[in-house]
Amino acid sequence: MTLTVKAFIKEFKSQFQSMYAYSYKEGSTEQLYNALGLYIKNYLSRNWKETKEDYVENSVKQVYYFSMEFLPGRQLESNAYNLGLLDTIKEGLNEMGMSLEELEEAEADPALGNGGLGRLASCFMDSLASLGVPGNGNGIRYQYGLFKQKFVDGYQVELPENWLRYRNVWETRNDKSTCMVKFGGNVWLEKNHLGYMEAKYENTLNVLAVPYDTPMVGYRNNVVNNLRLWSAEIPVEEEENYHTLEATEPIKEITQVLYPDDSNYEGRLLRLKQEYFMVSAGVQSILRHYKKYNLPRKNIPDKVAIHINDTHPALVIPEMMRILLDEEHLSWEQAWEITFKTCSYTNHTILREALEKWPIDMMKDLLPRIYMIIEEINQRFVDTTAPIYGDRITWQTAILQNGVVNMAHLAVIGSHSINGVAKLHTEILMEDVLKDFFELYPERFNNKTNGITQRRWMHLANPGLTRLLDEKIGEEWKKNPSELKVFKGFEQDEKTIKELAKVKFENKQRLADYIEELQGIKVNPKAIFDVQIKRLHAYKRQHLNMLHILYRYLDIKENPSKDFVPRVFIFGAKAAPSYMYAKQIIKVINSLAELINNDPDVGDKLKVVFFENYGVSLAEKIIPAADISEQISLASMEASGTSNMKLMANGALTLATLDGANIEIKDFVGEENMFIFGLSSKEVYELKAAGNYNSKGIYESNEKLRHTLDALTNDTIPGLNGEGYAVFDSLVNYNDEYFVLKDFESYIKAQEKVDALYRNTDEWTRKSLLNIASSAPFSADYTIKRYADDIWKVKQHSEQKDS
Ligand code: 26V
Repeated sequence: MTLTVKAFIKEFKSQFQSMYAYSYKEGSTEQLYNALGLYIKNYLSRNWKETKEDYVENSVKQVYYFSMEFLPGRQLESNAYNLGLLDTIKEGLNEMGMSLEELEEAEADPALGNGGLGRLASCFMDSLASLGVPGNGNGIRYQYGLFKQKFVDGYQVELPENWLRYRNVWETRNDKSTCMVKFGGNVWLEKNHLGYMEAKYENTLNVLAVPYDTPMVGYRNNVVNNLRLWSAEIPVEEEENYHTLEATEPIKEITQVLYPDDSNYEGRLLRLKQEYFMVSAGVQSILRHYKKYNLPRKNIPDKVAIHINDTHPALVIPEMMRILLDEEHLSWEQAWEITFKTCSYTNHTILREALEKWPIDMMKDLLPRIYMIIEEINQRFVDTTAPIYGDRITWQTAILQNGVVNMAHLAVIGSHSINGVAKLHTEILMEDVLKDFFELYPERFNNKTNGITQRRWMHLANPGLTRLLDEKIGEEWKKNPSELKVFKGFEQDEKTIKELAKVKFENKQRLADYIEELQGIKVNPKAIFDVQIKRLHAYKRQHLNMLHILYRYLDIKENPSKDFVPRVFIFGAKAAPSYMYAKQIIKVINSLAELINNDPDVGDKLKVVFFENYGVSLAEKIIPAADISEQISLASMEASGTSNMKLMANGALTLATLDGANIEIKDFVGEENMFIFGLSSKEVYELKAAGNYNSKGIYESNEKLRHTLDALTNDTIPGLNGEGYAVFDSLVNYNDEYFVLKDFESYIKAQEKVDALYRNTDEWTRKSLLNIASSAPFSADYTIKRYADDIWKVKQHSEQKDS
C-alpha cells in the first residue's frame, strides 16, 4: 500500500478538520503537528493491532524490557521514516505551504530518563521492532520529565519539564488493562477453604496503575511493538474516600517526576514506591497476558523473558514470586524455577554510590509481603551457599546485609543471566564489583557491548552523509549495517574524500548558524568542532577538558603570534540538582567561555559553547557536526558510553582513555585512527592499590599545570564566586579522586596531535571515513540480536512462525 502525495494531502486536511473544526490554514504549529502525528498514528494502527494479534495467535515468546527510564526522542520523523512515508509527507506538506522541520519542532522531546541508560533502552526498542523481535518496553509515564536546564549568570537552574502540556499524540490510554498495586498495611498468611496458604491484607494503600501504550515502529517491516508506561491514579471504587486534593497527593506523586540523579543513590521512599509500582503493574499485566496462551504455568519461561535494566526494576523477582505463590498457589520450588529462568539483569555502573541499597525497615513498612519473600530468598540462598563456599563469601553476597536490602545481590541471585555493557566493564564486574558472585555462578556472566540505532543517529540526523553512503556503497547498509565496511574501499579515493569533507563542513555550518541564533556566538565552521556531550560527573572529567581550554587560552594570550589551529569546544551536560561539585564545574566552564568568547585577542582561535538543556534533540543537531569526540573518563569508570558510538558513526575522531567501549572502538578502527591518552584501567587499579597518589606533588612539579590551575584562583576568570577555588581544592588539596592531574600531561599531548593532524585536511578526512566505515559493530541491531540469542532465547517473529 503506497501513499500518494495527493491522497496524503486529502487525508491530512480531513484529519485536521475532524480534530479542530476549522481549516488547517488557520492552525497553529502545535495543532498542525498534532494532526500530523495522529494521522501517522492512525496509519500505523493496523500494523500495531496485527502485530499484537500475531504474537498471541502464534504463541510467540516475548521480551519485556523493564526500565525506569526511556529517552525516545521525538517520534514524528522517525515513525514516518520507518513506515516509508517520509518523502511523501515532506512533499505534501510543502505543497500545502508548510515544512516538516517546522512542525517537528513543536513535538516535545520526552525526557523520561537521565542519560545513557534511558537512551540505550530506547535504541533497543527501535532495534527490537526493526528486527521483528517480539519485545515490549515497560516503564513509568512521568508527568514531569528530567528538569529543563537554564543558565543564569553561568549557573545551572532547573525548571519543570511539562512535556505533556500540549497532549502526547503517540500514546493510547488503555483502560481495559489497568492493574491494582498495593502498598503498606498489614499482611499475614492464612489457609483458605481449599487448604492453600493465602496472603491476607488490611489497611493497604491501593493504587490504580493505568497503562499508556506507545507504538514502537519497525523499519519497513510492518512490525509495531509496544512501549507501556504506567501512570498512578486513585481506584474508581475508592474515589469517595479522597475528599480533598491534598488527600490524593500520596497517589498522584508516585508517577509525577523522574529522579534527576544518576550518580547518587538516594534513600528516598518515593523512589522505592515508583520502582515497585512499575514492577508490580508490569508483572501482573504480563502474567495476565500469558493466560491468553492457554499453557501451563511452568512454561512461562518458554514464552516470557523479563529484562531488568539496572537494579531499579529488580523487585520483579519477589513480585513474580508473590503472584506465583499467593495467587497461583505454586510451591516455592516451582515458583523459583519459573522466576529465575524468566529474569535477566544488566549492570550499568560500577560507581559504588549508585548501587541501590534500601533500608530494611523502609522495605518492610512499604512492601511487607515483598519483604517476607526477599527474606526467604535470602535465607534459602544462605542455606545453600554457606555449606559449599563458606561463611565469608556467603556473607559478602547475601541480599540482606547491615540493615539494608542489596538490590544488585537480589538481581544476581534471581536472574539466569548477568551482563555488563562493554568488554572491560564486564571484566571489572567479574574481577571486582561482583567477584564473589562470579565464583558462585560463572555461567551466568556474559558481556553485551552496547549499541545505537543507525536509523536515528545516521539516516535521520545526518542526511548528507546518508546520501553519500547510498551513492558510494548502495543502500544495503541500511538494512545490514555490516555493509558499511565497504566504505573503507574509498579511503584512497580523492573525490570521495572531498565529498565527505564537504558533508561535514555543511553540517558544521548548520550548527554554527544554530549556535549564533541561540547564543549569539559566531563560530568559524572551519575550526575543529570538539564535542563533549554527556551527564556532568567528576568521573567523566569535563574539568579535564576545561583545564585544557584554560591552558590553551593562556597560551594564546602569552604567544599571540603563534599559529593556532582554530577550535570550538562544545559542551552539553546536565548536573544532578543536588550535585554541587558538578554544578561548580558548569559555572567555571561558563565563566571561562564568557571570558574567551569576548576577548578580542582570541578571535577565531578559540570559542567555547555550552548548550543549555542537552537532550536527544540537541544531540541530533550536534553529533553530525563533530570533528572530535571527547571520551575522557578515568579508565575503569565509564561502563560503556554510547555518545562515543554515535560520534564515531558520524565521522568524528575519538579522543579517549582506554575505558568502556572506547576499547572496542580502538579494536575496530585501529589506534592510528584515534587519539588515546591517559592511564589504563590496570594502571588506575594499581595506583589506587598503592595508595600513594599525590596530586599536590604533581601540581608542584609540573610548571605548565601549575600555571593553568593557578588561573582558577587568581581572578583570571571574571564572574566566579569561589567555584574556581572549589575545583582547585578538590584537585590539589583533596587529592584528585579521578586522577585528573595525573592524566593532564598526556591529554595535552594528545590534543597537540589533534591540531597537527587537522592541518592535513585530506588525511583527517581519510581517518574520519575509516571511523564511519568501522562503526557497524556498534549497531544496536547486532546488540539486540545477541541479547535475543544468548539471553532471552527469543527468535525474530518470522522465524518463530516458521518453526
Ligand atoms: C542510578 C540512579 C540512582 C538513584 C536515582 C536515579 C538513578 C538513575 C540512574 C542510575 C544509574 C545510572 C547508570 C547509567 O546511566 N549508566 C550508564 O549506562 C550507559 C548505558 O549502558 C553506559 O553507556 C554508561 O557508561 C553508564 O554510565
